[in-house]
Amino acid sequence: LSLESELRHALERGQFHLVYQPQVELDSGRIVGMEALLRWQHPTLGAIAPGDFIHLAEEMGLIVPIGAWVLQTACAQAKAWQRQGLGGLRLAVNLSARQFRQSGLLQSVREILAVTGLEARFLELELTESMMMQDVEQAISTMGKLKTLGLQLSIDDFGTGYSSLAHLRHFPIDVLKIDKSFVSDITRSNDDAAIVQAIIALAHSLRLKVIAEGVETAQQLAFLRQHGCDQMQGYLFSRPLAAAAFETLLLEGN
Ligand code: G
Ligand code: G
Ligand code: MN
Ligand code: NA
Repeated sequence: LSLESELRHALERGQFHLVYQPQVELDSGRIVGMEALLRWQHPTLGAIAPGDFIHLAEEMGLIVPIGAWVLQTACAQAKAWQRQGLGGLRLAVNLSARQFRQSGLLQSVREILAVTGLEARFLELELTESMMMQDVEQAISTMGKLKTLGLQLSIDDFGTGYSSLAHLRHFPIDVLKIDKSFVSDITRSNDDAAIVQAIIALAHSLRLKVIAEGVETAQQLAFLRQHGCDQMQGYLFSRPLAAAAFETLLLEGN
Protein backbone atom coordinates (compact mmCIF):
# COMPACT_ATOMS: atom_id res chain seq x y z
CA LEU A 1 0.00 0.00 0.00
CA SER A 2 1.96 3.01 -1.16
CA LEU A 3 0.93 6.44 0.02
CA GLU A 4 1.40 7.69 -3.52
CA SER A 5 -1.03 5.27 -5.15
CA GLU A 6 -3.53 5.73 -2.33
CA LEU A 7 -3.33 9.50 -2.70
CA ARG A 8 -4.04 9.20 -6.41
CA HIS A 9 -7.49 7.77 -5.63
CA ALA A 10 -8.30 9.55 -2.36
CA LEU A 11 -10.36 12.31 -3.96
CA GLU A 12 -12.61 10.06 -6.07
CA ARG A 13 -13.00 7.68 -3.13
CA GLY A 14 -14.30 10.47 -0.95
CA GLN A 15 -11.56 10.13 1.67
CA PHE A 16 -11.03 13.85 2.20
CA HIS A 17 -12.95 16.15 4.48
CA LEU A 18 -12.46 19.60 5.86
CA VAL A 19 -12.27 20.85 9.40
CA TYR A 20 -12.75 24.47 10.37
CA GLN A 21 -10.87 26.40 13.01
CA PRO A 22 -12.51 29.57 14.37
CA GLN A 23 -10.76 32.93 14.20
CA VAL A 24 -11.78 35.21 17.03
CA GLU A 25 -11.71 38.99 17.15
CA LEU A 26 -9.92 40.03 20.33
CA ASP A 27 -11.99 43.21 20.92
CA SER A 28 -15.39 41.54 20.75
CA GLY A 29 -14.58 37.93 21.54
CA ARG A 30 -16.68 36.93 18.55
CA ILE A 31 -15.91 34.38 15.88
CA VAL A 32 -15.34 36.46 12.75
CA GLY A 33 -13.81 33.85 10.51
CA MET A 34 -12.54 30.32 10.10
CA GLU A 35 -9.68 28.54 8.42
CA ALA A 36 -10.56 25.45 6.41
CA LEU A 37 -8.03 22.64 6.89
CA LEU A 38 -7.81 19.46 4.86
CA ARG A 39 -8.01 16.01 6.45
CA TRP A 40 -7.43 12.62 4.84
CA GLN A 41 -9.12 9.65 6.47
CA HIS A 42 -7.92 6.43 4.86
CA PRO A 43 -9.93 3.21 5.50
CA THR A 44 -6.92 1.18 6.63
CA LEU A 45 -4.09 3.70 7.14
CA GLY A 46 -6.30 5.87 9.32
CA ALA A 47 -5.95 9.61 9.62
CA ILE A 48 -3.06 10.98 7.58
CA ALA A 49 -1.87 14.46 8.55
CA PRO A 50 -1.55 17.16 5.90
CA GLY A 51 2.11 17.50 6.83
CA ASP A 52 2.54 13.91 5.59
CA PHE A 53 0.75 14.19 2.26
CA ILE A 54 0.47 17.82 1.05
CA HIS A 55 4.07 17.86 -0.19
CA LEU A 56 3.46 14.55 -1.98
CA ALA A 57 0.26 15.86 -3.56
CA GLU A 58 2.25 18.90 -4.61
CA GLU A 59 4.99 16.80 -6.23
CA MET A 60 2.46 14.59 -7.99
CA GLY A 61 0.51 17.57 -9.30
CA LEU A 62 -2.54 16.27 -7.44
CA ILE A 63 -2.67 19.40 -5.31
CA VAL A 64 -4.41 21.27 -8.12
CA PRO A 65 -7.55 19.08 -8.24
CA ILE A 66 -7.41 18.51 -4.47
CA GLY A 67 -7.02 22.25 -3.88
CA ALA A 68 -9.99 22.98 -6.16
CA TRP A 69 -12.04 20.46 -4.16
CA VAL A 70 -11.00 22.15 -0.90
CA LEU A 71 -11.94 25.58 -2.18
CA GLN A 72 -15.26 24.45 -3.63
CA THR A 73 -16.24 22.49 -0.52
CA ALA A 74 -15.26 25.27 1.88
CA CYS A 75 -16.99 28.00 -0.14
CA ALA A 76 -20.17 25.91 -0.39
CA GLN A 77 -20.07 25.34 3.38
CA ALA A 78 -19.50 29.04 4.12
CA LYS A 79 -22.42 29.95 1.87
CA ALA A 80 -24.65 27.34 3.55
CA TRP A 81 -23.86 28.84 6.98
CA GLN A 82 -24.68 32.31 5.67
CA ARG A 83 -28.03 31.04 4.36
CA GLN A 84 -28.75 29.74 7.86
CA GLY A 85 -28.16 33.22 9.19
CA LEU A 86 -24.97 32.24 10.99
CA GLY A 87 -23.25 35.49 10.20
CA GLY A 88 -20.94 36.75 7.54
CA LEU A 89 -17.86 34.84 8.56
CA ARG A 90 -14.69 35.16 6.55
CA LEU A 91 -13.41 31.88 5.14
CA ALA A 92 -9.64 31.36 4.90
CA VAL A 93 -8.32 28.65 2.57
CA ASN A 94 -4.67 27.61 2.16
CA LEU A 95 -3.16 27.69 -1.29
CA SER A 96 -0.13 25.58 -2.16
CA ALA A 97 2.79 26.86 -4.23
CA ARG A 98 1.78 24.81 -7.23
CA GLN A 99 -1.79 26.12 -7.17
CA PHE A 100 -0.49 29.65 -6.91
CA ARG A 101 1.71 29.22 -9.99
CA GLN A 102 -0.91 27.35 -12.01
CA SER A 103 -2.20 29.42 -14.92
CA GLY A 104 -5.83 28.38 -14.37
CA LEU A 105 -5.96 29.63 -10.78
CA LEU A 106 -7.84 32.87 -11.38
CA GLN A 107 -10.46 31.18 -13.56
CA SER A 108 -10.84 28.33 -11.07
CA VAL A 109 -11.40 30.69 -8.12
CA ARG A 110 -13.83 32.80 -10.15
CA GLU A 111 -15.84 29.72 -11.18
CA ILE A 112 -15.97 28.33 -7.66
CA LEU A 113 -17.24 31.65 -6.30
CA ALA A 114 -19.89 31.77 -9.04
CA VAL A 115 -21.00 28.16 -8.57
CA THR A 116 -21.20 28.32 -4.78
CA GLY A 117 -22.63 31.85 -4.67
CA LEU A 118 -20.17 32.94 -1.98
CA GLU A 119 -19.37 36.64 -2.29
CA ALA A 120 -15.66 37.13 -2.89
CA ARG A 121 -15.28 39.54 0.03
CA PHE A 122 -15.87 36.62 2.42
CA LEU A 123 -13.00 34.59 0.96
CA GLU A 124 -9.40 34.89 2.06
CA LEU A 125 -6.62 32.95 0.36
CA GLU A 126 -3.57 32.13 2.49
CA LEU A 127 -0.21 32.36 0.77
CA THR A 128 3.25 31.82 2.20
CA GLU A 129 6.30 34.04 1.99
CA SER A 130 8.24 31.47 -0.02
CA MET A 131 5.47 31.34 -2.65
CA MET A 132 5.67 35.10 -3.05
CA MET A 133 9.45 35.39 -3.04
CA GLN A 134 10.18 32.72 -5.63
CA ASP A 135 9.36 35.13 -8.46
CA VAL A 136 8.35 38.43 -6.96
CA GLU A 137 7.11 40.12 -10.16
CA GLN A 138 5.03 37.10 -11.13
CA ALA A 139 3.64 36.81 -7.61
CA ILE A 140 2.61 40.46 -7.50
CA SER A 141 0.88 40.02 -10.85
CA THR A 142 -0.99 36.89 -9.70
CA MET A 143 -1.98 38.52 -6.42
CA GLY A 144 -3.21 41.60 -8.29
CA LYS A 145 -5.42 39.46 -10.52
CA LEU A 146 -6.84 37.57 -7.55
CA LYS A 147 -7.55 40.88 -5.80
CA THR A 148 -9.65 42.05 -8.79
CA LEU A 149 -12.13 39.31 -7.84
CA GLY A 150 -12.70 41.16 -4.56
CA LEU A 151 -11.25 38.59 -2.21
CA GLN A 152 -8.67 38.98 0.56
CA LEU A 153 -5.10 37.70 0.67
CA SER A 154 -3.09 36.77 3.72
CA ILE A 155 0.47 35.70 4.41
CA ASP A 156 0.46 32.48 6.41
CA ASP A 157 3.23 31.45 8.84
CA PHE A 158 4.54 35.00 8.73
CA GLY A 159 8.04 35.39 10.14
CA THR A 160 9.27 31.91 9.21
CA GLY A 161 10.05 32.74 5.59
CA TYR A 162 12.32 35.30 4.14
CA SER A 163 10.09 37.92 2.57
CA SER A 164 11.82 41.24 2.56
CA LEU A 165 10.18 44.26 4.09
CA ALA A 166 10.94 46.14 0.87
CA HIS A 167 8.72 43.72 -1.05
CA LEU A 168 6.07 43.43 1.60
CA ARG A 169 4.63 46.86 0.97
CA HIS A 170 4.24 46.08 -2.75
CA PHE A 171 2.23 42.92 -2.13
CA PRO A 172 -1.53 43.54 -2.31
CA ILE A 173 -2.23 41.65 0.89
CA ASP A 174 -4.76 42.26 3.65
CA VAL A 175 -3.72 40.06 6.57
CA LEU A 176 -0.56 38.82 8.28
CA LYS A 177 -0.80 35.56 10.22
CA ILE A 178 1.89 35.34 12.90
CA ASP A 179 3.38 31.87 12.88
CA LYS A 180 2.61 29.73 15.91
CA SER A 181 6.29 29.12 16.60
CA PHE A 182 6.60 32.75 17.79
CA VAL A 183 3.32 32.74 19.68
CA SER A 184 4.16 29.58 21.61
CA ASP A 185 7.04 31.25 23.48
CA ILE A 186 5.87 34.85 23.88
CA THR A 187 5.46 34.54 27.62
CA ARG A 188 8.80 32.74 28.10
CA SER A 189 11.15 34.26 25.55
CA ASN A 190 11.85 37.98 25.39
CA ASP A 191 13.03 37.55 21.83
CA ASP A 192 9.80 35.93 20.67
CA ALA A 193 7.77 38.55 22.53
CA ALA A 194 9.73 41.27 20.75
CA ILE A 195 9.23 39.57 17.37
CA VAL A 196 5.48 39.28 17.89
CA GLN A 197 5.22 42.93 18.97
CA ALA A 198 7.24 43.94 15.93
CA ILE A 199 5.04 41.93 13.54
CA ILE A 200 1.89 43.49 15.03
CA ALA A 201 3.37 46.98 14.65
CA LEU A 202 4.60 46.22 11.14
CA ALA A 203 1.19 44.92 10.08
CA HIS A 204 -0.61 47.94 11.45
CA SER A 205 1.83 50.39 9.91
CA LEU A 206 1.08 48.75 6.54
CA ARG A 207 -2.66 48.89 7.37
CA LEU A 208 -2.95 45.10 7.50
CA LYS A 209 -4.92 43.02 9.95
CA VAL A 210 -2.90 40.66 12.09
CA ILE A 211 -3.94 37.22 13.30
CA ALA A 212 -1.96 35.23 15.86
CA GLU A 213 -1.90 31.50 15.24
CA GLY A 214 -1.43 28.68 17.71
CA VAL A 215 -2.72 30.55 20.77
CA GLU A 216 -2.89 27.94 23.53
CA THR A 217 -2.81 29.82 26.83
CA ALA A 218 -4.58 32.70 28.54
CA GLN A 219 -1.18 34.35 29.10
CA GLN A 220 -0.47 34.37 25.39
CA LEU A 221 -3.91 35.83 24.74
CA ALA A 222 -3.35 38.57 27.34
CA PHE A 223 -0.04 39.48 25.74
CA LEU A 224 -1.59 39.64 22.28
CA ARG A 225 -4.48 41.75 23.53
CA GLN A 226 -2.13 44.11 25.32
CA HIS A 227 -0.15 44.62 22.12
CA GLY A 228 -3.15 45.25 19.90
CA CYS A 229 -3.30 42.03 17.90
CA ASP A 230 -6.61 41.95 15.95
CA GLN A 231 -7.57 38.30 15.90
CA MET A 232 -6.49 34.93 17.20
CA GLN A 233 -6.73 31.32 16.22
CA GLY A 234 -5.68 28.43 18.41
CA TYR A 235 -6.51 25.57 20.73
CA LEU A 236 -7.26 27.98 23.60
CA PHE A 237 -10.47 28.91 21.85
CA SER A 238 -11.01 25.82 19.72
CA ARG A 239 -9.30 23.07 17.79
CA PRO A 240 -10.21 22.71 14.13
CA LEU A 241 -13.73 21.22 14.11
CA ALA A 242 -15.78 19.10 11.75
CA ALA A 243 -18.48 21.14 10.01
CA ALA A 244 -21.28 19.91 12.30
CA ALA A 245 -19.34 20.79 15.46
CA PHE A 246 -18.37 24.18 14.10
CA GLU A 247 -22.02 24.84 13.34
CA THR A 248 -22.97 23.92 16.90
CA LEU A 249 -20.40 26.39 18.18
CA LEU A 250 -21.95 29.14 16.04
CA LEU A 251 -25.49 28.24 17.07
CA GLU A 252 -24.56 28.25 20.76
CA GLY A 253 -24.14 31.95 20.44
CA ASN A 254 -21.65 34.11 18.72
O1 G B 1 -4.20 21.24 10.00
P1 G B 1 -2.74 21.08 10.27
O2 G B 1 -2.14 21.94 11.33
O3 G B 1 -2.34 19.65 10.49
O4 G B 1 -2.03 21.52 8.89
C1 G B 1 -0.71 21.26 8.66
C2 G B 1 -0.27 21.98 7.42
O5 G B 1 -1.05 21.60 6.28
C3 G B 1 -0.42 23.49 7.55
O6 G B 1 0.78 24.06 7.10
C4 G B 1 -1.51 23.84 6.61
O7 G B 1 -1.30 25.10 6.01
C5 G B 1 -1.49 22.73 5.59
N1 G B 1 -2.82 22.55 5.02
C6 G B 1 -3.93 22.19 5.67
N2 G B 1 -4.99 22.16 4.82
C7 G B 1 -4.50 22.53 3.62
C8 G B 1 -5.10 22.72 2.32
O8 G B 1 -6.30 22.59 2.12
N3 G B 1 -4.27 23.08 1.31
C9 G B 1 -2.94 23.29 1.50
N4 G B 1 -2.21 23.62 0.44
N5 G B 1 -2.35 23.13 2.68
C10 G B 1 -3.12 22.77 3.74
O1 G C 1 0.31 26.34 8.46
P1 G C 1 -1.09 26.67 8.77
O2 G C 1 -1.20 27.89 9.57
O3 G C 1 -2.01 26.69 7.58
O4 G C 1 -1.65 25.50 9.64
C1 G C 1 -2.36 25.71 10.80
C2 G C 1 -2.14 24.47 11.62
O5 G C 1 -1.95 24.80 12.98
C3 G C 1 -3.31 23.52 11.54
O6 G C 1 -2.85 22.28 11.19
C4 G C 1 -3.86 23.48 12.95
O7 G C 1 -4.27 22.17 13.28
C5 G C 1 -2.66 23.91 13.78
N1 G C 1 -3.05 24.60 14.98
C6 G C 1 -4.11 25.42 15.14
N2 G C 1 -4.16 25.91 16.39
C7 G C 1 -3.11 25.40 17.03
C8 G C 1 -2.62 25.55 18.37
O8 G C 1 -3.15 26.27 19.19
N3 G C 1 -1.49 24.88 18.66
C9 G C 1 -0.83 24.10 17.76
N4 G C 1 0.26 23.47 18.16
N5 G C 1 -1.28 23.93 16.51
C10 G C 1 -2.39 24.57 16.14
MN1 MN D 1 -2.95 28.43 7.18
NA1 NA E 1 0.45 28.96 9.83
